[in-house]
Amino acid sequence: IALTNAMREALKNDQYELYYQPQNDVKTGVITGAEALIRWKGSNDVFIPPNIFIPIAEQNGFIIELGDWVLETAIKQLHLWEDNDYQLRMSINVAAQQILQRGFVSHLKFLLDTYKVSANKVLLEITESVFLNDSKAIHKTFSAIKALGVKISLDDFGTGYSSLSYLKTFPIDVLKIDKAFLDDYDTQEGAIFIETIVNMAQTLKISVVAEGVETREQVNYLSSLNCGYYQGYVCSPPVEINAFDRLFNEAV
Ligand code: G
Ligand code: G
Ligand code: NA
Ligand code: MN
Repeated sequence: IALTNAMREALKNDQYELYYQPQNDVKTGVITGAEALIRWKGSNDVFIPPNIFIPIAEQNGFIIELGDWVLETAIKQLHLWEDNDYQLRMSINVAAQQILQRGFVSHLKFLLDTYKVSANKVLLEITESVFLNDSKAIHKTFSAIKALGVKISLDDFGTGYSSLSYLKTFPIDVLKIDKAFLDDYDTQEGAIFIETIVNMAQTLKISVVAEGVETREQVNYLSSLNCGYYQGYVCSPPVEINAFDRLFNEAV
């Protein structure tokens, strides 16, 4: 209860911030996008990590309000990038509850119109837990999102309730291979998993982002598979906006 109240107060007191982690083209290393990741800097500089408060916000419903703040803040930032001619896509995490909430798609459209951003630069990252919900509702929502031109990215692929049938049934544009797979890339079994996922995605014309990439060797390996994109400490951890912009400008 204390944390629930604190989370609400924190929104009023402007204590949340979005950090951005680069997503890079495997072949060229160019930064082609960013994933927005929320940070909570409490009073006295106490830092509360999202994997603590996001699950609580999902339980108590606050994720709807917080998710709206994330969505709007990230779209505002994309507007600034587009104003500066930065060629960047913006990946935004959305909770299952949030995306399936009535009015989500019209609110998304409202934000795209208000901030005049290209819909095709926006990706919504959802985890496989969304598929625990009614598939008709998912279909309706995903189709409406796609009709706006916004893309859908399946986060943490392979760790949740994944069933390959979801990739066939729902309009998924991007698949993010979870870090756990990348950690094992240099074992025979680990490599088989990564290669199978990448090949399947290529067949289905779904693009792939490898997550948690920490070494050059992993990047080279991904390049040999023609895996499209990576994200990880090898380029940068999630950083505040000024540091991200600096990183992007250094690279070009
Ligand atoms: O950087 P890292 O510690 O940022 O993120 C931990 C986890 O918190 C991520 O795996 C992600 O699932 C979740 N997360 C981070 N930011 C957001 C956000 O803005 N919205 C939602 N729903 N989840 C987020
Ligand atoms: O949304 P998602 O669950 O995928 O969030 C990814 C998490 O992984 C975030 O907490 C982010 O800070 C973290 N992360 C991103 N890149 C790396 C990496 O290269 N190594 C490790 N250990 N963690 C990473
Ligand atoms: Na994510
Ligand atoms: Mn992920």
